[in-house]
Amino acid sequence: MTPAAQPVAAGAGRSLFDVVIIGAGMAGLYALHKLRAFGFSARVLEKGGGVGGVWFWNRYPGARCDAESIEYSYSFSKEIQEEWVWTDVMATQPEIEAYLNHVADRLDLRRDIQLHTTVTTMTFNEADASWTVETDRGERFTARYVIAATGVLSAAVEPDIAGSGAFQGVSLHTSRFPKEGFDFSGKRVGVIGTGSSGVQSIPVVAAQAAHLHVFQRSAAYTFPSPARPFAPGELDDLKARYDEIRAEQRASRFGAARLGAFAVMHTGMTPLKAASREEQLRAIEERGVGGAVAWSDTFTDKEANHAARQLYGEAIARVVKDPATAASLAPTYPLACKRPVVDLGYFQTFNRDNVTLVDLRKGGIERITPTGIQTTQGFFELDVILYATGFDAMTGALKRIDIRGRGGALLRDVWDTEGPVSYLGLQTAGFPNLFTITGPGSPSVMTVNLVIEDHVEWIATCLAYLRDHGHRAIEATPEAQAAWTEQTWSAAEGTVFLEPSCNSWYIGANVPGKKRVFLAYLGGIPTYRQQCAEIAVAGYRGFRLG
Ligand code: N01
Repeated sequence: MTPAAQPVAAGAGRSLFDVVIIGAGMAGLYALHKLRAFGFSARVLEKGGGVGGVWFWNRYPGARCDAESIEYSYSFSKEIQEEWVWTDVMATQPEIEAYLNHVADRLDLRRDIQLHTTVTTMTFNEADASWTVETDRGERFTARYVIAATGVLSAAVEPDIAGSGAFQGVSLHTSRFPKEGFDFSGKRVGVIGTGSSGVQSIPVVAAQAAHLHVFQRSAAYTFPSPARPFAPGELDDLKARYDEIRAEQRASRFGAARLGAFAVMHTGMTPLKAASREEQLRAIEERGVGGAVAWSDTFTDKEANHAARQLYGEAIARVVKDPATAASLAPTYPLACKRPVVDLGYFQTFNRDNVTLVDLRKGGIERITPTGIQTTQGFFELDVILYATGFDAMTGALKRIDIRGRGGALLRDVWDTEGPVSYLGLQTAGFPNLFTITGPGSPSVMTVNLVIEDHVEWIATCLAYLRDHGHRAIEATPEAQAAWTEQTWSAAEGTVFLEPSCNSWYIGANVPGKKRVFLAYLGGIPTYRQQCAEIAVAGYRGFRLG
């Protein structure tokens, strides 16, 4: 491998690379491939026992993507795009994990990936503009640059419920589900959490368990998934139009032009406020819960949003037989302020005799005992508790590493005091040569895979530019960061995302003490890409090179 123009001086017992990449998920794999192509030496450090990132860890029953497989996949290699055969319109976790393993093999990536390795500390050495990266295995790596490919939703939230350690049954978490699976047959199971992970796993667990109690704190807006196996020839037809599909994807505001989670809610032409009661009822009669939201004004008009919420509740009541359960399943916060969920038979599951909804709005969890869950509305005896309680999104994975930048400042402290500040979601001032793929302030959560590719390509091009121009450090300026942060946060002002009744991970409301700001850039993919490109063309405007 070709070293960077100005090699880092090696210390005793250290491994030396141009770049250390943290994480072997979708971002880390592509970063490694791209950096190699640009002549940089790189090492990927991965906590898990395999590649795949979020798709390695989240192997809970029913796990599958909420974007279309032909879109939620790499576009950088026409060969891989052509040769990989997706079997389902919305791929399952095993299929995506297999795909990412195929990519790792196809591109011969494994020889530079070190598994079972958790990065614990990172220290910026101001004297020679390098990073020292230390791991839980006692190793030290020195690299000019670090790329955090640590994922948007990778740091699981451990719910702060008294007594959870005392439970004598089996405790499982959707984001750390056993690789060998788990047989729920004959078990009394409690699922805590009804976000995407809970909603996907509940129908599958219900089909196995002796009894399932669903502990719901907030009801989900969930829509029937378009998942289905491809018809014969269908995938080939799509592949024939792949260039067009990718172009549409990149031109769309949220990067998913077709059936993704947001797209399922973006199909209306008529304003709900102008629709007669008969038209509204016909919509939910014909399209179920999807009919409640398929209007043009539900995201832009608060009254329409409220009306859509009520219509959504009415649509649930047409499916769920028990009126009290149906009422409890109706959300009480604005539509679209949380990431929409896609499901396979979620509401129908509550018509099963072996499923009980425990509406925590009527009485919360007091504690977990050795034999079950004690709520203020009663005790539930359980053999298994499955936590589907979510993630410390976008910043959590990096806050769990001791990252010391210029002057010994801890990134965790900076983000805790100032909020998740960044420039373009790619760098934080005071942390030179550290890049964050899909970091806070990027549009990542809207469409992860496209932003990953854009970020990897932008960073690799930037590193080559630095090498070619004799620079060895790049750092976002505080001024550029302040302006970008202001642009990012103000874009969310007045939107449903910041409604007081909406406690989503988008705004960090699911993590105690986290600053309540919208974590991502909302201006849309095309605008974001254009700004990143212009900044690069202008010699990396807003960054200090040295
Ligand atoms: O996490 P979540 P998730 N007591 O934060 C509840 C992506 N994803 O893992 O809403 C009781 O959405 C919490 O309640 P509340 C996708 O982007 C994608 O499900 O805070 N309940 C909530 O119901 C998604 O948005 C896919 O009131 C507690 C749930 O736990 C993101 O990951 C699949 C609690 C957490 O929901 C996160 O989804 C899976 C407590 N102490 C995930 N603490 C697909 O591609 C938390 N909750 C389809």
